[in-house]
Amino acid sequence: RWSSILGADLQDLAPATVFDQILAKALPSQVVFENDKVLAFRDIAPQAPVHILVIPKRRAGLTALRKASREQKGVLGEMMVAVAEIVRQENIEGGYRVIVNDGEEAGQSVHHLHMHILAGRPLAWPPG
Ligand code: DGP
Repeated sequence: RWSSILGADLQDLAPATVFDQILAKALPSQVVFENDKVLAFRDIAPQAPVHILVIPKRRAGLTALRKASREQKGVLGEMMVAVAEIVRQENIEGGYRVIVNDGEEAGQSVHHLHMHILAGRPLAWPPG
């Protein structure tokens, strides 16, 4: 079964995503940060010179940010702290942006919560 192959979360009945394959190392990715709660890797289609995705290792129903519950504030906090650690580690200077796309109109394509870190070029505001 996918779940045992991928170590997927049995509490989470939503379909597996490409991020499960990345987490299982079944699909290669350029990992930039990892701890027991969070994985961060370079986006396959970078929209800026630096484009990193930060994901919870255990999706636990977090197909999108709108699914978050107060019980999940620990992992949500871990993701934010990971952003700060990555920004220091990667020596990102001159500014960066953190984005969560939630829903079709926002351009979400992978249904596993993720934060984008974009940097390395001027970032227009408001975003498109
Ligand atoms: P979003 O559109 O917000 O759901 O962002 C999903 C991102 O995931 C998108 O920027 C492209 C990235 N992505 C999709 N498939 C892969 C993959 O196989 N490897 C990597 N590194 N990134 C991927």
